[in-house]
Amino acid sequence: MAEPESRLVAVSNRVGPLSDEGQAGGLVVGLSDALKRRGGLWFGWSGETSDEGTHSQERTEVEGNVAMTTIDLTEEELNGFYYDYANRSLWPLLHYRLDLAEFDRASDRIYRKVNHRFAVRLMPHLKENDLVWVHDYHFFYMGSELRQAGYNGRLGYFLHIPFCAPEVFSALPASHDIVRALLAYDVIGFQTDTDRRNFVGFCVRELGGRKLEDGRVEVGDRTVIAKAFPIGIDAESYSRFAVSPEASSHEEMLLDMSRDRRNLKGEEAERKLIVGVDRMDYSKGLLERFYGFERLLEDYPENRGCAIFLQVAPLSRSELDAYADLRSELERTAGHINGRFATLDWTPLQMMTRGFTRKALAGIYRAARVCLVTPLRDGMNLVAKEFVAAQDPEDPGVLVLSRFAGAHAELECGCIVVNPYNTDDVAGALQTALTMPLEERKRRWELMREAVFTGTAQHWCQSFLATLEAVGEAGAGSPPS
Ligand code: ADQ
Repeated sequence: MAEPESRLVAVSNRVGPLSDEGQAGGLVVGLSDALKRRGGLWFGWSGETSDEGTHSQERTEVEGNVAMTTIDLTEEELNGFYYDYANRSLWPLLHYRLDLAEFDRASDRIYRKVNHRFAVRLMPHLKENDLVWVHDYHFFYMGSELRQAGYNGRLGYFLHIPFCAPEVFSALPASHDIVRALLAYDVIGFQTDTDRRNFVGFCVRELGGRKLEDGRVEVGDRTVIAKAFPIGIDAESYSRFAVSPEASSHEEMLLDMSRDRRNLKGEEAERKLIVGVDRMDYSKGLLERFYGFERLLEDYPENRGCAIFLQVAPLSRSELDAYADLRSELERTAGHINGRFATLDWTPLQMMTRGFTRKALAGIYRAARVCLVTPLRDGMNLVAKEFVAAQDPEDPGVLVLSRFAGAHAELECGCIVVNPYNTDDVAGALQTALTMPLEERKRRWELMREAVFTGTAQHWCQSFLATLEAVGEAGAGSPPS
């Protein structure tokens, strides 16, 4: 008889929701499926602050065989751990923005303290034979803290954002401490092979480690598996969302706006919709994208009066200066472009910061002739995959994708690849996309569809957990020191 699967314990900054028809995001879908199948615990921050610190109350919600347990941060921890260290030091650094990264001793200390506190609070919940899977840049030290607290079971880690080149990462004062702490995990997962190579490169160059066979790396007495596990979406559900009544009403509204209209001269103009969907974050290359659209209107004037660029950009981390500055700059640039090109019956660029349900978003993707995904750096980028899953097979849109998005590795088979820093390149790609014949659009989309429906969120989760599960049996990682 097959061995029963081990219980899964997932740790991430935010927890849940476990079941939500509207959810098709990678982390939530992948983990919810696996948690429900294996039973387990999802542990993280409540999203609340309170003064109790070490003794803060634990809240647990139970759904079937899954418990979701959260604790609060103090106000000081929220600032030092979340805003300062995670989002003012680590996020810009790992996205190659050393110019925006700020390093200070106080937030480094609070970040380590929060990792310690979360490990201590998780410890009593752990059982022998559990699979513990920690997520993202908020919890680099969690694994080593759990080891120090006496946990000897299997520990996995997945980084959702890029792991930057070793020369860049070594600028972080705690770079050695962080990578040594990561070595407490048995399996370290990355979005792409480039990220994995950067991590292994750091281990070899900075810590005197050795690259072994089968994706393993050895540093001192530790051997760990470092491997790429590209995250995906629940492609089946997403393509169903895209034909739901809610999606269709959004699609229709946009198509209506895009239908042939007469301009003031009485000429007919088919309006073509370009969409972008991103959290308002400097890593997403929004400003460069706006310039690319402006160049399209400059260099290919036939698009004036026809092309409409809709940028959905929900606000994110607005408390941080870099994000508030970005918002002002985007609003100023959108105003400049509209002021320069708009006519009485045509507004070229529309930016909105409101959220949409996933179904509404799927309808927006389906109405678009082109999706513009041009991050300057991105771990994966699920928007690119959602756009592909949402398309109408009879009239699919075109994906213009940055070479610096993790998704590029899987989608270069069918997308138009751009360098987001190159304004001419973005404008040229947009023109190619807007004029692409139906047959070519279909051919390219089929190739991308195959990739998106193969590399799903469920596949991501299963392959990571299978690798972690195998560690115990085969002893691929050395016993923790
Ligand atoms: P993010 O940086 O948040 O994720 P992304 O992968 O594109 O980036 O995911 C964003 C999600 O938010 C998408 O599922 C999208 O549909 C949704 N969304 C965006 N705008 C919305 C709106 N207005 N209303 C509702 N939903 C909206 C991080 C990393 C990525 C990595 C993921 C998963 O930065 O590189 O792909 O984690 O690992």
